[in-house]
This record gives sequence, structure tokens and C-alpha cells, in this order.
Amino acid sequence: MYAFGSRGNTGPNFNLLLLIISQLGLHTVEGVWPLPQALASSAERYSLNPQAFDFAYGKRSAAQQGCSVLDAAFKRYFTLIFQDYTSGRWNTGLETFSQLVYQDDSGSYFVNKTEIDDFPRFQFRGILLDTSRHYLPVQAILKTLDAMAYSKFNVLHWHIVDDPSFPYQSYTFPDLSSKGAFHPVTHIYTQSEVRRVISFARLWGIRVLPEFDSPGHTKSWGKGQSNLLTPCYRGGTPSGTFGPINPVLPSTYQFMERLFKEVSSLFPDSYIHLGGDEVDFSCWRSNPTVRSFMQKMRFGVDFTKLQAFYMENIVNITSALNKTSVVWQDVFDYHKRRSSLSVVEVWREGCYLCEVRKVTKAGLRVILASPWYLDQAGPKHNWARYYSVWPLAFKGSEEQKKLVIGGEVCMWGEYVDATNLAPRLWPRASAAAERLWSDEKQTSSVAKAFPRLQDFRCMRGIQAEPLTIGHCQHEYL
Ligand code: CP6
Repeated sequence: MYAFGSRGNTGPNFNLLLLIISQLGLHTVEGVWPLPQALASSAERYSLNPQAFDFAYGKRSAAQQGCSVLDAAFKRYFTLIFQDYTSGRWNTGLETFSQLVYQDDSGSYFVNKTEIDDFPRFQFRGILLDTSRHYLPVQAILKTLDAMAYSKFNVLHWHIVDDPSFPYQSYTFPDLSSKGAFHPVTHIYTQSEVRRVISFARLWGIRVLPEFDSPGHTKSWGKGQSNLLTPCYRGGTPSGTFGPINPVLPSTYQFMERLFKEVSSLFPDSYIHLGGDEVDFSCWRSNPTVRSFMQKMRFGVDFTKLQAFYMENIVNITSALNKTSVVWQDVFDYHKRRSSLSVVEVWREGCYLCEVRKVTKAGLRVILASPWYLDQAGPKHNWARYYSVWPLAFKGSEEQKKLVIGGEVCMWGEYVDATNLAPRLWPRASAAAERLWSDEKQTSSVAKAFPRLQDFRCMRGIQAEPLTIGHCQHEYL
């Protein structure tokens, strides 16, 4: 018997407020991950009988009978908790509870009497997947969503297209994927596959934030859409190569408007990521039409102004579609009219808290990614490093701190595909997840976190890499 409740506007994770269940402690769990805001467990142990066990809606819960997301979660967590019983071998709120259930040597299920008060520290807890440098099969994305829910991540930032390939199949512009994907049939995401990812994510309480990065990082777009990219010049003539999206043609904005119209209706989330990072100005500089446009607009030779002009147009297109735009920090750095921006993602290394301070000072919201680049492997990029991050350790007012809406783990795809995605993500991403969910002071010790994370990484058949020497109770095949 237990009750659900929620506190504040903390996103779609369900908070388990109170838990009183059916106790001798031979083996108990090491703890839960990420750490709840408050957890008091007693030695009193209740036995759980899978045949008689049922979930129920709490009387004071905002969600009531017939909530499809909770009903699906009840079913899923029944299987997760009673793995042996349901023989489905390996197959939120509920997540914390499921981690408290354990078996004794005879296989009976137990949970200790426990009181939990829980809510997330940050409302935005994301993972970026890059499906352009390498194609990730839908199955790999769904498995990642499973694992994300176990760590209470609630946003999948889908960096769906980039320079190397355009796997998103557009209705309006089918050539983008038929010519721009690695393969026009096997290496694309159809609209129904995208919908499948979104509805699967929803049942886990995860939002899907699509990114269509422009004007840079768009080489693959040029294959299926002529006159979109800027022709680069050498010695007064076109060199045959192409640069960023051409910001001086009206046709560019007509194209972007139609593309974003389609994308906005397919992805229901109120946020959309517009990219805007790492634009190489050399091609724009070489192009005479671009240069004369710069003169006309009185931009001089300052190409950051041209980029700001382009981004302003794209932001306007998406706000007309009722979307809140997220951009990479470059856009903030170049923008004069900062009030037109909404959410800025800080990704550059170096003094990232200096940037967080600047952006919040301008009154804009921040997502922090810099300290959580997981695409790198090796002993320097260990979990303890991702655990020792203090997103609010900058000088600023209370209002500024509130503008830090969360953080994101970036899994760029240059060296990552479905073969190594899971072990590269887990359990290191879980270290970031705990910093984003739990109380900062309660989770400041790497040494205290270690045994809990060690325990957590063995759970549920995720191909999470080992932290150090040791063993799991159930080893993988
Ligand atoms: N792709 C895109 C990338 C990166 C960015 N945007 C990136 C740059 C530097 C590092 C890691 C990733 N691969 N589209 C920057 C946001 Cl160290």
C-alpha cells in the first residue's frame, strides 16, 4: 500500500511519497540510484507475494484510475520487480520502489518499511543521441530509453541529422533522406518510427527534443535540396564545394518554414533545438553574393552578425509554430537582441560556469552540457569526474540560479554506434543523472556513491561497463 504525489512543476517523473509495504534481513539492497531527497528505511521487513501484489492509485494522487502512462508503468515495474516470477528474464517513482525490493536465498521477495520523499533537483535531465555520424537502429534507441528511465533521465535530445547523413525521412522533402542518408531505405527513420520512439519515451516519462542543427553542420542537407547551401568560391569562381546554409536567399527561409512546420507537428514537445553551433565563416566570406548582402545590411565584414540574422529568422519561424527554441551557446555569444532567445545550451569546455553566469544574467534559461561529454572514453573520463560537477557554483542571484533548468549528457556519434553505445553511456551517465536529480550536498562524496553505483550498474541487463575490479550477482552472457 502506498501513495503517489507530486510536488511542484518537476516534469513527468512520478514521485513516490510514501511507501509502506509488507520483514529478517539476510540480504538487503545497497540503496537506490539516484538518491531520493529523503529516504528513511527501517529494519522492519515485509514479504511480497507476487500472486497477491498489486499497485493502486493513492487517494491524494493527481493521477487517477485509467491513466494510461501509470497503468503501463505498473505492468512494466511488476515484471522488473518480480523478474524470476514472471520468467520474462530481462526484459518513476516506481523506479525507486523497484530498487528497494530484494530476494533472499530461497527466492522470496522482500521490501523493508521505508518512507521516501522525492522530487528532482533540476527539471531538465537529458541525453543527446547523435544519429547522423552513425545510424542507430530504432531498437538501440528504445533500449537507451529503458536505461534512461532507470536513472530518471527525462529528455531524449535527438540530434537526428548533421553533416555526414540525413536519416530523418521528411514527407515534404523526401529527397533529403533518399539522397542524404547513408542508405535511403535501411538507414532512415520513417515518420512512424519516429512516432514509435516518441510514444515509447512518453510511457517512461521521457520527452523527445528534436534537433535540426543549422546553418552549419548541414552538408548532408545539400544532397537532396539544391540551392540550400552556400556555394564557396576560389579565385572569383565557384569551387564546387558548399558551406553552411545560404542565409541571403528568401527560398532558404521558405524551405526552413516548411521543414519546421512538418517537424513541429510530428514532435509534440514544446521545445525544439535549432543548433546554431560551430559555423565556419570562410565559405560565406568567399561568396560575392553573401558579401554584397552584408554590405546592404550594414553588417560590414562581421559574419557573426550574419549568423545572428539567420538564427533570428529561424527562431521566429519556430515561435510562430508555438515552439520554445533551444540553441547552442554560440548563438547567444553572437546575438545582440538576446531577448528573442529562450534556452541556451552551454557546451564549450573551459570556464563553462562563466558562460552559465553570463546567460542567466541576460535572463535566459540554461541547459549545461560541457562537463558531461561522454563520447570520449578512457581512464581520464571516469564516472567520478562526471559525479563531481556543481552546476550552480557560480556567482549570481537566486533568480539566476533558477534559470539553470538542468543538464545534458552528450553522446556524439563520431566513434559510437549500436555496438558500443550502451557501455559508453552506462554507468557513467548515471553519475550525471544523480547530480541532476538528487540533493547536491547528499551526493558530494564519490566514495559514498561508489557502492551504490556498483550495485546499480549490474541491474536489469543493461550492457553497462564495469567501474573497477569486481563481479555482478548475475553475470551477462
Ligand atoms: N557536432 C555538433 C559535434 C559537436 C558540436 N556540434 C562537438 C564539438 C566539440 C566537441 C564535441 C562535440 N560533434 N553538431 C558542438 C555542440 Cl569536444
